[in-house]
Amino acid sequence: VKKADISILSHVVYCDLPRSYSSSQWCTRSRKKTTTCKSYELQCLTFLTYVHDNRLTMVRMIIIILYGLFNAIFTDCSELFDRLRSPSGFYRIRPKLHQEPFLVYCDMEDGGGWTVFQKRRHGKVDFNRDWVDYRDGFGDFKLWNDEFWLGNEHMYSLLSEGKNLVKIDLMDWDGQRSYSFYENFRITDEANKYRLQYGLYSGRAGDALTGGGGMVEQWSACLSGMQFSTRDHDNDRYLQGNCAQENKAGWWFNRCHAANLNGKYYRTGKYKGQHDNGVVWGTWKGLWYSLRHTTMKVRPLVFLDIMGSGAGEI
Ligand SMILES: [Ca+2]
Repeated sequence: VKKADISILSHVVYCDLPRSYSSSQWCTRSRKKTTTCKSYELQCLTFLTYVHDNRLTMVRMIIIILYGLFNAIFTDCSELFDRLRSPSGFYRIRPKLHQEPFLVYCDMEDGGGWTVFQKRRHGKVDFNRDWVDYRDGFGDFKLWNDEFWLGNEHMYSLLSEGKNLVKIDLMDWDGQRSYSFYENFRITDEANKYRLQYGLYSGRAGDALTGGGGMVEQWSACLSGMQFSTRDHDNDRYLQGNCAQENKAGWWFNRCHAANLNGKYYRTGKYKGQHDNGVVWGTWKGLWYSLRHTTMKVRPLVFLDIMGSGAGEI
């Protein structure tokens, strides 16, 4: 099998997840029929892409496969959406700063083009981890509802591409949803401990990253300008202890926080304890309510303008 043939899989990886689409039988049968892995992958890809989004036309399917054959890898999910109108799923991308392509979940709903860098859904993935795990990323990258942290190093290259918009989607245990937007969300490199920077806030869930409330709350909970901390790397401003250790999460901490989406996953919503260490967005549900679903995702700030004008340039 030639290298180019394999690249179909490196570009679109639906064939990694036949079980979730209950099409494993189909794939197994087709594997027996064909001898090379090329045709197996190609057929699986076409079939599963079709299952994933039955609005996908044959023409688009062929275009996606052709892009795979020519080993085209996009810089992020917005470019993928812009060029191919690909459905939601896992794809390999390569932001300019980053040499090696890596796998991301692309959310092509909600306007499309979102590159997802954090997801909580069911609490099966442990988010209380060391620096190296948070740097390189962890979790599962196969099914649409898998939980993961994309990794600070990947986020650094992804977010430094230019002006962007981060959307934070939240859902509580009653199924109620809310969201927050941040413009120009960035982190520095590892030498500077992935220090957080962001611009204008908008949305309905409140600006919990800045701490909410008044000056006193913000003095201790504003995360703008904070370095990233994990249980084994204390870079917070809390001199008496380690916020990451108390809050069971790698995150940007001050003294400590009003928002921590990597916290301990409580299945009860409201929780009690020595520390407010749940999956918290304080300005929406308070510090003692742990959320059920969270997603952090990014796309270019000018994305909607480009879509609206119908042209690739402004
Ligand atoms: Ca400390």
